[in-house]
Amino acid sequence: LLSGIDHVGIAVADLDTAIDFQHETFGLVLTHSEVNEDQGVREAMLAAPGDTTGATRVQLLAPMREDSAIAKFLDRNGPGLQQLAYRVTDVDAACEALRTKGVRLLYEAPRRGTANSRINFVHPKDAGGVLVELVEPAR
Ligand code: CMX
Repeated sequence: LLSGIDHVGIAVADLDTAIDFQHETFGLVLTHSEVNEDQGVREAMLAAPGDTTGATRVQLLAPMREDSAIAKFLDRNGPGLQQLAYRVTDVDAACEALRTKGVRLLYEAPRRGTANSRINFVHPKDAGGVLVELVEPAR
């Protein structure tokens, strides 16, 4: 069901500072940014300059509200890797298959993710300590 690694997400305090840091230090190029009100984040997608497919990105996530998942993560851990996102062709089918295996999904039904993708998350306690996001890109 998985078609690739979509992105890895890093929690940051300030989005613009983090974009500059990734660009100046690693040469990553900003390809997309948006506000996701539902998730309470400002976010950016960055690509490796030599990656011609541009399929796997680094996502930077900055909190917009104190009650957001990213604000809570930063309070508890400070900045750092927050999630690993797998790309799927059908997020409903992927969630169903995982539920059958006894894995907890965070949402009853998929929600809106980056660029109108449909997303859900596997609880980190059911995925080896990693918050796994499932992403079905918009068509
Ligand atoms: N990675 C790994 N472990 C994590 C984690 C993370 N990102 N976030 C929490 N945990 C661990 C905690 O360390 C804690 O472990 P201990 O009990 O051993 O201390 C445990 O999970 C806590 O679980 P919880 O109390 O059930 O949940 P929290 O209130 O800490 O929230 C989570 C965790 C995953 C449910 C919450 O962050 C969430 O709902 N995430 C999904 C949404 C999200 O991350 N949005 C931001 C990104 C938006 C986007 O990608 O578009």
